Amino acid sequence: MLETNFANNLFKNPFMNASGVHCMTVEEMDQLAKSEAGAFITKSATIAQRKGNPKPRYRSLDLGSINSMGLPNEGIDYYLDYALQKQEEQDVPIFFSIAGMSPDENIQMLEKIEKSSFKGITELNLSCPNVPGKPQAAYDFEATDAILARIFAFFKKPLGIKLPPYFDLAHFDAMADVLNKYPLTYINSINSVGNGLFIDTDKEQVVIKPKNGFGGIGGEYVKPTALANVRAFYTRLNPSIQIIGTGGITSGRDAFEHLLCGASMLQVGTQLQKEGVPVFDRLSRELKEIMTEKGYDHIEQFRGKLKEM
Ligand code: RRO
Repeated sequence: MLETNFANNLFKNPFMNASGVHCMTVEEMDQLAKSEAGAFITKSATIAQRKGNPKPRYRSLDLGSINSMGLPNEGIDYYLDYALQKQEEQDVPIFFSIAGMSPDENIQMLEKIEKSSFKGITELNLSCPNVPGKPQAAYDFEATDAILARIFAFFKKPLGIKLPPYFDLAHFDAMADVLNKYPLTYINSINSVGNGLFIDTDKEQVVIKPKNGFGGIGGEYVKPTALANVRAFYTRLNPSIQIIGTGGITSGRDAFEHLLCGASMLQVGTQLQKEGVPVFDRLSRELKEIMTEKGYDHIEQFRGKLKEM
């Protein structure tokens, strides 16, 4: 009932983790691989291992989360070695996230992936909000155009990009014009809403240590922004570019809304962090229940079919 076609593969359901959550170590990725999730993605990698920002750097909130992890990861070789081994045991492709600190670092990592026997799908994260001194790359439309031109001159494997949220229709238009020039497999909207501030009123203090308490916001707070981004790109991108909807998925109803907006796969970050891998059972069950109530037996019967007034 929840089978999903994505990047010319059939997944048992559209749910997966959002990169960064429950995918830093082999143990965590193995748990995802065994879970009810339809697919999983690795933590965004850099060439060298990184410790990330000082702790505390993640806080779960009533309505979501705030984080300033700062790209802690074990380095690309750790994740690539794992993916090359794991792909032989799986019948669906692995999603592999990279987030270089510069265009050259991204090119170097993509060259490595291209030359390797990796058969999965690569996600280029152009939207990390948490590395001090490094702006979110995809807020610079010309720089995004330039890196994609360099990438598609040599990279022949499936590639998606992870985008930050946009808040202006002119920005959706401008970004879609850039993206439509390239043979992207997908876009993933949205990364966390960058540089929010959560305050503990009793202590009159911020709740995370890095960047004076500023961090990326996820969860219920961001769902309307996430849905707007999925819908805005669904109505602007070439139909060959699929969409992963990420942001504020805590229930089957939220998943249904992302699918109505046009998403093909769905990523869960904040709620996976709160609930652990059993979240994928619950979301699959709840999404099936809503579909049954509405008389749908396949996602394609309603995906993208949001009505206007
Ligand atoms: O590691 C992080 O701080 C982080 C990354 Br790379 C990202 O893309 N999004 C996010 O919310 N945190």
